[in-house]
Amino acid sequence: MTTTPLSWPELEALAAAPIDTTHGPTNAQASLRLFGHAESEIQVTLYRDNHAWCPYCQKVWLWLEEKEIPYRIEKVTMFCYGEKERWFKRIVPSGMLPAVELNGRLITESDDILIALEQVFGPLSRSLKDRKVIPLRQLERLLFRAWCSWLCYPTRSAREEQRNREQFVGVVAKVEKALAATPGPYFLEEFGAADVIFTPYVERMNASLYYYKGYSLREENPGFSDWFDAMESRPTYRGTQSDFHTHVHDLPPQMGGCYENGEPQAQLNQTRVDHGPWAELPDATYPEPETSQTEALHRVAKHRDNIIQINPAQNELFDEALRCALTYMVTDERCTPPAKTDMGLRYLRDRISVPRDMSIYAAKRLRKALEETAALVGDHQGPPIPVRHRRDQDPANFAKP
Ligand SMILES: N[C@@H](CCC(=O)N[C@@H](CS)C(=O)NCC(=O)O)C(=O)O
Repeated sequence: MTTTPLSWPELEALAAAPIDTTHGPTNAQASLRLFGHAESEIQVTLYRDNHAWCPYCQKVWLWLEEKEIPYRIEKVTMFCYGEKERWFKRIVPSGMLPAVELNGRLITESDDILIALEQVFGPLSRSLKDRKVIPLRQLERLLFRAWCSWLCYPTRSAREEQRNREQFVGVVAKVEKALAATPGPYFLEEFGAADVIFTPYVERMNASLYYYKGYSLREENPGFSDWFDAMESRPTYRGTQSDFHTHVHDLPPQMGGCYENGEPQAQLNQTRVDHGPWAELPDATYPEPETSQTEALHRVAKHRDNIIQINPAQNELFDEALRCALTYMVTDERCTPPAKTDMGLRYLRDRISVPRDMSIYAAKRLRKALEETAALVGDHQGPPIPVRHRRDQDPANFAKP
């Protein structure tokens, strides 16, 4: 049994209400965060990347959200997906992110930013300069370097690949020991700056090693597993958290390449991340909110004109195909899209970015609906996701009328 797709007004009637980006939970869409303060009290502007791909930006973003400091957000394009805004280059000639304006003073370098913020607003549990935090910051850099050595360089032999893996796993063992040194799941006795420092790259390691190397950081290490679970209990982290699909395709241009090892487990994981099923991936394990489908629906309906306009499929047919996928997502009724729209549906499936566009579970639901709707009419994939740049995600194109 197939059904005809709902109209946009009918779909909109089923969509979730917009969230309060300024006062509500942490979210990627906000340009202002107040936490009950007046706008006149704001002392901080955070310049972060438009797509929420920049790891150093996530560090500062999470810290501000945890401390509930009122702030403004200005979004800036990264070189890998578009042209840097001239106004930003006037303030930061190198174009590097993140940057913060704190009471009229411009600060770059994420750790310097956090130290400056600590001086005005106090530390998040402990200071970055605390004697217990400093060795953990050093350990984070050690882990980062071992991850880069394994992921970001081609290997000439299986032995070299194995050596890189062992080196990384050796540093992971040190991190596991550090996590086990306190009774709770966090790096120190309570959640704090040390956890924020580890967050961005550990999230990216979890995604990239699962996909490119068949190694599941979160599932293979009990300390990391508990740490991820604890992090996911925090609405602040959930609001900044990305997913496997987004990271495995945003990292190659940022890191200068990610190299797969060709192992069967890696190949299996690549199929799961790219083609689904997405529901069981270990990128998020907290219970799915009831609102994930209606959230996805709201986000697509809101941006439908741009989504349809940038899609390589023929506009009118794609409009109907998209409504078919959304109808299926929210009503569970199969809806056959027009012939030859499978490629366009999969193009969109591959370009949902978390948390930029929606939360993790909303994205999983939308990808599933797009894939299963596309499969009703064919197996054409969209153009491959570029690995040297992500100009397919240039915000300038998306903003055109
Ligand atoms: N050490 C710097 C590193 C910052 C950095 O590498 N930022 C990258 C993005 S992750 C950047 O802005 N690159 C310019 C661009 O991609 O547009 C920090 O901690 O803030």
